[in-house]
Amino acid sequence: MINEESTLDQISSFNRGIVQRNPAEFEFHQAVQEFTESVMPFVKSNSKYDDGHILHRMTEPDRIIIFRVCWEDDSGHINCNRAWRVQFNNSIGPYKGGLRFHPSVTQSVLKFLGFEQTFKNALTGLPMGGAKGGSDFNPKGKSDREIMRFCQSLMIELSKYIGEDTDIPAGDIGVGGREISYLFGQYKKLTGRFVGTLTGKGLSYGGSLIRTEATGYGVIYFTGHMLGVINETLKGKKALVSGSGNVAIFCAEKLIDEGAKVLTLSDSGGFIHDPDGIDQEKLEWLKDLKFIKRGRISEYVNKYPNAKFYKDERPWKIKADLAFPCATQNELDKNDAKNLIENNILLVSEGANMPSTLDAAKLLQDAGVIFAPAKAANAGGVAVSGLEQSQNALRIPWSREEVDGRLKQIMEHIHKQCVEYGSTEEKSINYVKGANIAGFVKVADAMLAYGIG
Ligand code: NDP
Ligand code: 2IT
Repeated sequence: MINEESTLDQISSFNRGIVQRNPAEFEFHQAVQEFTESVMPFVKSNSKYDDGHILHRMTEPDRIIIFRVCWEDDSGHINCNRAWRVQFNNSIGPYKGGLRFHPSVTQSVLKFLGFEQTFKNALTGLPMGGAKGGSDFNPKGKSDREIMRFCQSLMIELSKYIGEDTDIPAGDIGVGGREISYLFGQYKKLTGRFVGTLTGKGLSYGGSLIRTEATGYGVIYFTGHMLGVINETLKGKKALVSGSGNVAIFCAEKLIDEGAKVLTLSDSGGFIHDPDGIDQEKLEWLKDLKFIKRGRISEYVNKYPNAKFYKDERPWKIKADLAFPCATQNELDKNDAKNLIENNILLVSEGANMPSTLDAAKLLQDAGVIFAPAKAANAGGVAVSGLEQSQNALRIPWSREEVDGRLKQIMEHIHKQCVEYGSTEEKSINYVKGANIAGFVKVADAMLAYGIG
């Protein structure tokens, strides 16, 4: 009991230091707190990590690059945005992580994402360090030419800090195939080199098959393993999915493929509930709506009138077996968790990064809901980015089967690591603890091996 209390004190004291050193960076505080709650007891029982002050060292990013991005809109008006690249940790490989374009982007958001990316990438077993970048630029309502000018302007500066062996950006919220293509085209022009410095590229210019689908598919492969532990499968399960972007759509696609019934999808305007289930045909219509026409999820009910649109609401009050938050951070709070628990949800698997608040994650786990943290569940996207890098270096593209097979193996490997470090005395698996400690060990051992620096 005394030991437990002293570890709790050490966690709070460490997190007070984080808050003092990083004032007002709330998302970063949250990500570090979640991590230290499971890792601190492990560090305290392993003197090599404790003596090496590893936790303090790994919560300090290697560097943050901040720059101005000016661009001209279609009416000739000059706009100015702020952009960042947070190069968090390259102990086990070159920096790797996405770029986010969204008005809510701040240094705190990118630090939380870069921090989590470091451990997520370690879990994949591929040699990738952690980074994240992006801008407070809002791509909504912008023309293709405006997006192009913004991407080209951003790359003029970013190109100085990235490279196929130093830092390899990719997509995230607001950055998909169109943006990566503009960014890569500009990088190629500025450097005169055709190398795999960005991932998520188009298939005819160095992209990998399955990269678009990888995050969502990976979430479902991981979820399948979690259900396997309790002798369950996805077949016939009712699922809530939030978001309607890259991760959500392909999470829904693999759920449908596995015989589950997808009841909801959402965007920042609200969610749709289709009691008949969203089948593959409806999903194809949605892909066209969201990825080509760049429309809103509310339009779904005009096409499929049996469905209902809930303006400005989130899907977590609908009764189902499985929940997949796939939109953004903190989109599932304490009240949402209470609703899910009241409705006997079996499992929550995080497709987005840090979609559950600390309170919500704790409530769900305490209630016995099987809970997959983002670091483990959504690592399939960056894993296939790593495979894209391998194909670029080899100058040989792999088949769909080859890439999908490797993605499946990687998600199984991540699940095994969670079981190794997260198995409890009550014979259940604490996936949060398992993922955090497994990722930590890999990065920490490399940092210790390099000495102090
Ligand atoms: P997209 O831009 O393709 O889609 C984002 C979706 O989330 C949209 O439906 C968007 O709605 C919604 N959304 C975004 N911000 C908010 C907000 N503040 N409130 C409510 N809804 C919001 O992004 P991705 O699908 O790529 O990313 C989704 C999540 O998955 C993010 O957390 C990202 O970090 C994570 N992720 C992405 C990976 C990838 O490979 N792309 C890999 C691993 C994790 P709207 O259109 O209305 O803004
Ligand atoms: O959060 C993530 O893992 C991503 N946005 C994917 C990063 C990548 O480098 O593919």
